[in-house]
Amino acid sequence: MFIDEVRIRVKAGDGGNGCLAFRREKYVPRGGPSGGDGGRGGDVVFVASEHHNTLLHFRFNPEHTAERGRHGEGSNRTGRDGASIDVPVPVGTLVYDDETGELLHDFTRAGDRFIVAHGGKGGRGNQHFATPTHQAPTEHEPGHPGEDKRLQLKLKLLADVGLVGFPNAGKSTLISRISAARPKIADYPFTTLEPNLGVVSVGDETFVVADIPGLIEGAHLGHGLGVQFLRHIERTRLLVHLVDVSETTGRDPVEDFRVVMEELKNFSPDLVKKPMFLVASKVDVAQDPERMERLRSLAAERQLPFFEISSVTGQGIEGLKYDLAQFLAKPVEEGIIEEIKEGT
Ligand SMILES: Nc1nc2c(ncn2[C@@H]2O[C@H](COP(=O)(O)OP(=O)(O)OP(=O)(O)O)[C@@H](O)[C@H]2O)c(=O)[nH]1
Ligand SMILES: [Mg+2]
Repeated sequence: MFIDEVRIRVKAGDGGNGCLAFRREKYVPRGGPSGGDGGRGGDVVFVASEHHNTLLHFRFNPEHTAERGRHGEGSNRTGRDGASIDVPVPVGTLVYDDETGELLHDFTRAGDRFIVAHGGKGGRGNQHFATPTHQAPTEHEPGHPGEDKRLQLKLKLLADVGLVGFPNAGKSTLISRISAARPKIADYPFTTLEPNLGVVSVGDETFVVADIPGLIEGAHLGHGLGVQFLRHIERTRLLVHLVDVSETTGRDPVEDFRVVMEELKNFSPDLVKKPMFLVASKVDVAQDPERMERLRSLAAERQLPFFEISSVTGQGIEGLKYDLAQFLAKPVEEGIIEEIKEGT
């Protein structure tokens, strides 16, 4: 199962209580207050890990608790601090406060650490409350509670290339042709219900392609499967827009292109600014060359690289793979995956 969203609870350790104690010593008639402080509670820390690529481990373990601080003791002994815990999350995880919906952190690179729940401070022992006129204080504080939060984690797949297009345009067929991914393929719309990732190798280069469910007019209003899946391609460097040019669609390819662009724009204006390859698919069964030509001129007008492919006969596939690899081999500013110069 592809898991990209989980709800979990994190609880940092409570602080230890401050101690109430007085020094009692032979031949020392009036020992002062000597209650030590409580230790700090441990933090719950999320760490971005390259070894995890799903949120599956949270399904089996939806609660993460750090150790509490020990209580203070007599003779001014401070309690030991509670141990913090590190919880691995995949790179690409977004952490939200489940109650307020606020985005707390976005893990963009491996090794990134973020404290999701802070441990409570230890309470002060009575040693701190003595004053010249108040020499036998009995005040002492309880430890502060550690933060207790409900979080929602969402994972954005970190693919390099996102495939977009109408349902049935041939997106899953293409990913199965260029990678080892074997998504379900069928001659009806909305075959793909959740994103698939495929790793493509071209010579020494490899890159990740995401196949997502198809878009239809009004997807941003919830029509079809909606646009929720688009967040998985928000960080890709390039979109491959597949348009079925065969007559079987009963629609106009140029209009299909426009509809999908409109849905992308409605989801996020940044998405339509991404570099895009325009790909005419199913050319093996396209009868009317005029449909293709109109799509080709649209590509020229918008300065989008244009490809004609058939995942059935293999026409144009190698060329497309090669050009994708070429495009992705160009350097991007370090670490900034989402900002790529426009108009490439
Ligand atoms: N003739 C021909 N048929 C194709 C080609 N590519 C895909 N198809 C067929 O088109 C149908 C839809 O293909 P899919 O790959 O499932 O389409 P999709 O874009 O993933 O569709 P959704 O997942 O529903 O969005 C299937 O019956 C495929 O066999 C092609 O290049 N030529
Ligand atoms: Mg599909």
